[in-house]
Amino acid sequence: MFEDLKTVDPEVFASIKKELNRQREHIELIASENFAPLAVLEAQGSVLTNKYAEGYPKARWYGGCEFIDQVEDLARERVMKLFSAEFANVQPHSGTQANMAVMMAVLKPGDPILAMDLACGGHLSHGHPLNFSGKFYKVIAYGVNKETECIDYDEIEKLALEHKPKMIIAGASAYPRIIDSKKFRQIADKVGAYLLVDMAHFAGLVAAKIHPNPCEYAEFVTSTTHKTLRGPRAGFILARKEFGKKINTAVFPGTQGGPLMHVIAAKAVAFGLALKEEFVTYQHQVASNAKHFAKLMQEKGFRIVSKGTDNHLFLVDLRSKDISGKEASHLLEGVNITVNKNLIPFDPKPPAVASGIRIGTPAITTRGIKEEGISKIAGFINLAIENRNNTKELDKIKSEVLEFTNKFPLYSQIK
Ligand code: DSN
Repeated sequence: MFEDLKTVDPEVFASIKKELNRQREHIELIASENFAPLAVLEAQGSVLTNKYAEGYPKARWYGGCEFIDQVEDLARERVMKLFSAEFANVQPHSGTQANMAVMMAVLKPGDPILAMDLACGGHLSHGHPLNFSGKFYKVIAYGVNKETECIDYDEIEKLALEHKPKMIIAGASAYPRIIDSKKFRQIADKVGAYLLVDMAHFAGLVAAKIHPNPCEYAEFVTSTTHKTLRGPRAGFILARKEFGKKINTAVFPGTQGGPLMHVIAAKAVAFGLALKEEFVTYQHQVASNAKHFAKLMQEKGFRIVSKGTDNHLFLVDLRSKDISGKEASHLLEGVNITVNKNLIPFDPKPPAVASGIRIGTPAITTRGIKEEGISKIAGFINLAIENRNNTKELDKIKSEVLEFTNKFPLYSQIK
């Protein structure tokens, strides 16, 4: 019963091993992914998975929670310090669950919410018709300006005055610019709306003080922990103190049962690491790599949505190269470069095809790649797209990518 994975389940073991090799041998450019530190993996794979702990520290429904309480308290204290927040709930299993709990805490079914359209870079849990948020609430969507491809705050204000939303949601999964929480606050105040900022993508940049802190302006701030924050796959909520009780009730028993204590332990570790100076240096490199990358792609004839980036990602409009997002991501996968197809604003193509790809730098920066390496990667992408029908050339690019990834060892402690 207590034999190791390799002995007990060679099939699952083999798949995990293959995935580790894939991560090592591919250039990972998915903007929402990262490589969690070993200490995070260790906490997440710990015996804390065995423990039920419904409730909150010192108010649990189960006995034996003494050490579990210590872990959850550490996670809460650290994340509050990291973002100068008044209140934190670290139990949400994901970003979507965090958003769900915030909405359940203060909205009634049918209430109007104003949020960014998925087609312009928003997120499913901000009101997509197939998501709980789109089914339970009346959604009014804002997009980006057609000329600048940036958020148009005047348009949001107009929509807010017209529709009187109960909540305005800021935050996106494919938006390359700084989100101005202060402007969102001013608009929300004009119509008496709550402001929820979902900082899942840029939380690491906020922690490093490269982006402004939405906690200064919003009643509610949600996030995931596995993107720029480089923790385990999970979520959390920050809020003004007066909403603490409502948020706690909305998480448990409102939308979740037992917390995943092993994941909360891993969150505590990641928050602890994010409080260190090395993390700030890392985030500066993430942002500078993204800027450099976008500029190089532009120089190679690709159109960059909004002409650049302020964060960890950018969107490439592939139309000048006559290839779709779907074809490009498939092609790049073949040379060991992982990206995702992505709609560009006002995309004439359907989401499953898309005219663009989204490129992010958090994972490659964790591997130690800097500007020189970015130049190489931009070259690989351009060469692959230019030689999309030349198998010999594509094979050559793939072996160069392999040679490149070998120079940046990943999880070398794992055999
Ligand atoms: N699916 C995530 C992303 O890729 O941005 C957002 O949840």
